Amino acid sequence: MPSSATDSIREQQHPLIQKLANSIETIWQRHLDLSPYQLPEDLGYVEGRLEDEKLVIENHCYQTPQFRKMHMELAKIGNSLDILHCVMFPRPEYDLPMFGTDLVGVRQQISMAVVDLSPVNPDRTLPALYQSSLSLLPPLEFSQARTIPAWGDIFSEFCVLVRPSSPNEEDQFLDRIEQYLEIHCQQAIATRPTPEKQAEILAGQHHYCNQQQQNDKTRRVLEKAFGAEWAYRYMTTVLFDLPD
Ligand code: BLA
Repeated sequence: MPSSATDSIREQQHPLIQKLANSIETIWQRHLDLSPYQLPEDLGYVEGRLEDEKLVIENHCYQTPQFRKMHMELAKIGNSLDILHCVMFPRPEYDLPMFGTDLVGVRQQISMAVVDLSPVNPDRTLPALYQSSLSLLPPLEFSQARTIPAWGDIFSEFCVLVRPSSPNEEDQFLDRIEQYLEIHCQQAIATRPTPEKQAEILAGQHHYCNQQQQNDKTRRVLEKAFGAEWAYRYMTTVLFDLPD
C-alpha cells in the first residue's frame, strides 16, 4: 500500500474522481471485512514518463472473505490525464458478478465514465436478486452515451458508459456507482459459497479478464510510458490477473 507521502495524488485528481475514490473506500469499509492484499512489490506505486509528462500510478488493494482482490487504482499523467480504475474480483467459489469502473479525465472534462456489474456464470446472466434490485433504480438521463467497444460483450444490460457533460450528470454517475456498490456488497455478504460451480465461474472470470486485456486505449497509455513488456505485465498481473 502506498505510504502517506505518496498518497497525495488523490488531492490533485478531477473532483469527480476524488469523490468516487472516497466513496468506494467508505462503502467497502462499511460493509466488508477488509484485509490487505499484497500486489507485486514493485507495482504498488509506480512512476514513469509519457511525452515529457510524469505518469504516477497509485494502487489500493484489499481482500475479504468473499473477494479475492478488490483493487482501486488512481493514475495521473502530468496535468492532462486523470484515471480511476476499480475492479472487485470475487473468490471463484462465490457466484457473484464482477464490479468494474473506469473514469478518464482529460484536463477538466471526464471524457469517459463506465460502471458495470458483469456476470461471469455460464449463462452470463446476473443472479435474480441483482436483476430485481438493479431494475428498481431510477432511470438515468445522460445527453452523451458512448458506444460499447467490440471487446465489451462482457458487460450486462446495466452497464453505464457515458461522457458526463454537466455537474448534474457527474452527480448522477456518482450516485449510480454508490448504488451498484451498496447492492453488490449486500448481496455478497448474503451469498453462500457454491464450490461445485467454481470451475465454471473461474472460466467466466478468465473470459472477463481476456476481454478487458483487449482494451487498446489502456494498453497504449501504459506502453507509451513504460514500454510494451511492462504494460503487458501490468495488465496481466495488476489490472486483470487471475487466481491460480
Ligand atoms: C477507455 N481507458 C479508456 C481510455 C483510456 C483508458 C485512456 C479512453 C478514454 C476515452 O476514450 O475517452 C486508460 N484506464 C486507462 C488506463 C488505466 C485504466 C491507463 O484503468 C490504468 C492504468 N476499463 C477498466 C475497467 C472497465 C474499463 C474495469 O479498466 C470497465 C468495467 C472500461 N475503459 C473502459 C471502456 C473504455 C475505456 C469501456 C472505452 C473504450 C473505447 O471506447 O474503445
